[in-house]
Parts: sequence; C-alpha cells; structure tokens
Amino acid sequence: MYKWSLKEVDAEKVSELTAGNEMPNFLAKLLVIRGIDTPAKAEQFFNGTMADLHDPFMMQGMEAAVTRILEAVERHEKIIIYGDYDVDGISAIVILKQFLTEAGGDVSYTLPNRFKDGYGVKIDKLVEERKQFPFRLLITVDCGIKAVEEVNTLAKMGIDVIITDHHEPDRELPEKAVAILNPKVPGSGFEHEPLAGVGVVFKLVQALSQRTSLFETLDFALKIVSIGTVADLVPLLSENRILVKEGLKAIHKTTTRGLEAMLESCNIDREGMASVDISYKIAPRINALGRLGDATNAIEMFTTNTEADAREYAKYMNRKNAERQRLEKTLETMVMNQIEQEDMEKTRFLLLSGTDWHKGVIGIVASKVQKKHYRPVGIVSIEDDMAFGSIRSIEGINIIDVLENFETLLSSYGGHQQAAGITVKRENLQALKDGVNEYLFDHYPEELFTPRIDIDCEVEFSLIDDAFYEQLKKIEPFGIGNPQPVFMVQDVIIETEPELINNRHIKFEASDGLHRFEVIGYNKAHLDERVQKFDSADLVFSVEKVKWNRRMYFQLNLVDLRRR
Ligand SMILES: [Mn+2]
Repeated sequence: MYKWSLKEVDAEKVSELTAGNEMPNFLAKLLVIRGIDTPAKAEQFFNGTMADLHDPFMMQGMEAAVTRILEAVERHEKIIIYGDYDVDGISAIVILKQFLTEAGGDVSYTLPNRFKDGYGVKIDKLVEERKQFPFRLLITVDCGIKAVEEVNTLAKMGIDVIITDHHEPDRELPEKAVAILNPKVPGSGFEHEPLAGVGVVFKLVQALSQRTSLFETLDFALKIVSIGTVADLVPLLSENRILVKEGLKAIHKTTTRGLEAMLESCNIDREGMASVDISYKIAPRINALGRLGDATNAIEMFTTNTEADAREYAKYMNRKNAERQRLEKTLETMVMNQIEQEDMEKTRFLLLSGTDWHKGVIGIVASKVQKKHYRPVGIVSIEDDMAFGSIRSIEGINIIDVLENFETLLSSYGGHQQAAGITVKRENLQALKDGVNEYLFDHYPEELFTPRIDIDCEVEFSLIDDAFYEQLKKIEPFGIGNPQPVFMVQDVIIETEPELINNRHIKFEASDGLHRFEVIGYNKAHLDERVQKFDSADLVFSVEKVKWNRRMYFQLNLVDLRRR
C-alpha cells in the first residue's frame, strides 16, 4: 500500500502567478511545485528559446578548448573523441564527431567496453588505438574529470587533452588538461545548469559554431542532445528544458537516415514524438548495445548517410534489445523464486545471488525488484569465488553510507546514493546480507519502507476538459524535475465492474454524477480487489488524451485508488 502525499504549495506564490493574467489556479500550483515561482520564471519556462541559452563562452575553459580544437582542425592533426557506452556518452560522441567532420577535422572516436574496460579513461585502450590512429588531441565526453593520473600520462606522451564531463569532480582536477569543461567544477560559471554530458558537448559545439559559422542552425545536434539529456535523467528545467524542447521540435520537422531508421524500428511516430518515447523506447534499446553488444553500432547508426546501413544498425539494435528482454525475464523469474524463500517481515535488505547471472541485466532487474518490494535490493552474479553485482536503494537511504560500514566484507564498492556496484568474496555474501539487513533495521525508521505517491493537486472531474488539457500540454516535455502531473479526485463513483485485461491491467469507468471518464491502470491488476461497481472511491491519476476509432477522449491513467 502506498502512502498518499499531497504536495504543499505556497499560496502566496500561486496568487502571484495568477494575478493579472489568464493562468488558471491548477497550472500555477503545478509551476510553483516545480520551482517556477515568479512571473519571470514562468515566462521563461513557457517561452524560452534558443536565444535564451547562455553564451557558451561563459563556461570556464571554453576559450582554451575552442582555440585548441580549431588549431587542430587547421593543422590537420588527428583528433580522437573518448566517450562512454551509455546513451549520454554515445550522443555526445555523435554530435562532436559530426561537427568536427563537417569542419574538415581528421577525427575518430573510441569508447570503453563496459565489461572489459569499465567506465572512464583507459590508457591501454588509447595506446592501442594510437597504433592505427596517431592522434595529437584527445577530447573526453561524459567522462574524464577524475582521470588525473591518465591525463598526466597522456601529457608526457605529448598528447593534449580536453576534458568535457558533468560528473562530480574530486578535490584534485586533471590540471594538465588544456581545458576542463564541467559545470560541476567550482567557478565553472555553469554551476546552476545540471547539463548532461551531451549538454556540455552541445555548449562546446555551440561555441565552435559561433567561431566558424559552419551551420545555419544547430538542429543536427539538438535532435541528439534531446535523446541523451532525457536518457541521462538530468532535470528537464532551465537550459535542459530548452534543449529538449527544441530537439524534439527538430525531430518533428526532419530526421536523418539513422534517426529515421531508429524511430521506425521503435515504432515511434516522429510528429508526435515526446520525451517518454525516449525514456521507454529509445534509451533502453541503445543501452542494450552497451550491455550485450557493441555500443559503437549506435554511433554508426546515427552518423551514417546510407539508408541501407542505417536499417542494418537499427535491426542489430532491436535484436540486442530483444535479447536483453529475454535475459531480463529469465533472471527476473529466478530472482522472484528466490524471494519466495525470504521471510519479508524480517527482511529490509534483499540480497539475491546466482552463478553466472548476466551482468548486463542485473541492475535492471534490481530496479524492478526494488519497485515491487520497496527496500534496498542487491543482485550479484557469482563467478568462481567472487560475486559481482548491483544494489538499488530507496529514497532516504544513501546506500554508499550504509556500505561504508561493511568495508571489511567488501572487495570494492562505488556509485551514488541510489545505485551502487559491489564486488564481494563469495564467502562473505551471507555476512554482508545479514549485516546490512540488521543495520537497516537499527538505523532507519519503518516509514521509509512504505512507498509514497506524490500528488500535485486535488481536482474535480468538472475541471478536466479541452482547455485543461491544452494548459497541461504547455508543461511538456516531462521528465526528471518536471514529472507528468499527478492528480487526486475524492469521492467519485465506480460506474462499471472493474475489468481485468490480460490479467495485468485494470479498467473501469468513474463519475461524479455529471462527468464520466474511462480509467485504466496499467500493471495495476492488484487494485481489482479493492473496488466494485457502485463503490465510491478516491483516485490518483494522470490525464491523457487518446484517439480510438477516430474518436478523441480523455483517459485517466490510474496510479492508485482507495475505497471510501
Ligand atoms: Mn552522463
């Protein structure tokens, strides 16, 4: 059962927004909840355009980076881009490569293999690469801020390095780099912009194109920036909001061969494409390459000009995605069987293990189990006498803080508050499981283990109409920091007997006596037991407009319900 939590909102700020203009009360509430609490911020939120982006040269290091890159292009020096295997890293490589190629640069790229090399700058890989492509300039994207040693080594080899990254820096920076572009570096000038790795590279491309006037618009980059930014789960506010909004617009208008092939294989209608298509369809597919195959295929897909090649790459991506889904299902079944052996009353930490479980999917399955059982979940794969795995935590429990207390049992660990990776000797698994479990009982209150639903505001059914929906659309694109609004209605009547669809979804109609809506709960079959026809109930939902048989109507997507 979820705990319902209605967001508190500062009434004064709401009336400041509604005063003297047409803004309805519910919209003002939604904005204030999202931190858009002055008329100026609201104006920027709704009408921000490319012209509102900050001057890229305000970012520390930009002048030095642009100068060195243009010099390399001029002198035909070989330039290599070093990236990452996730969607953010891949997107960043794509736009930088496109720009430098167009500028006449001699450019190549490389990225680590998730399992062979791991994340970050790897010298061995670069030394190997240099045998075929003797580069003089290296540009990192979505990584490199911690590569102090590596940058020193590269400098000794006579290679200039430009770091572009958005990860948290250590106290020591890679000072030997020609330039460091990272909003999180103190004094960067962009501390308030939570750009993704691809967002930082976009600022670089923006600066380069100001100096060279190579492109009339930056649409080619924006399309890809929107994909990387949404996939990397950075807040879609401020500059990120503009980038994603403009990127989606650019996709609606035109696509490139690769993008076209990918949208086709994801079954996305490009004119209606929204940020959720990136989160649910595009990102998992691209990530499947890094997990099970070779992420370079995604880069080739985005950059090819040949239709047949684009199709091939998209097909490969879909195959890998199907494989990922199969592996995920198999592992999920094994994990769920193991959970049945657990006494859940006594379990605050689930640690599940098996021999040779696929490391490419254990993190995804851990997330699923965390959502279902709502407590920290670790899944590890045992290989000989070692176990490798992922932990997913819940809000309010910083898993790194917890693991610090078990350093003696762990061979290594790292990550952030909500997600960590661990390596542990097989013989220590049981002690770790019992230890963390006990620690969670002793140090964290029981309430934390009850999942919460955040409700934006309470509404009446009479409010939901075309005008309401038009206003809601203005808040898009939805994502982190700007989630799809969630509403609550109290005391409505369940008008039809709830119907189960495929034993997974639930569907019924509800009304307040005057206004009647179709309600559908995806993956909410378990709510079926709670209500019957003619009950009165409170509903939590989001609003969607759907088209069926040429008819447009509102559908309420059910989040939760309770009988009165
Ligand atoms: Mn990133």
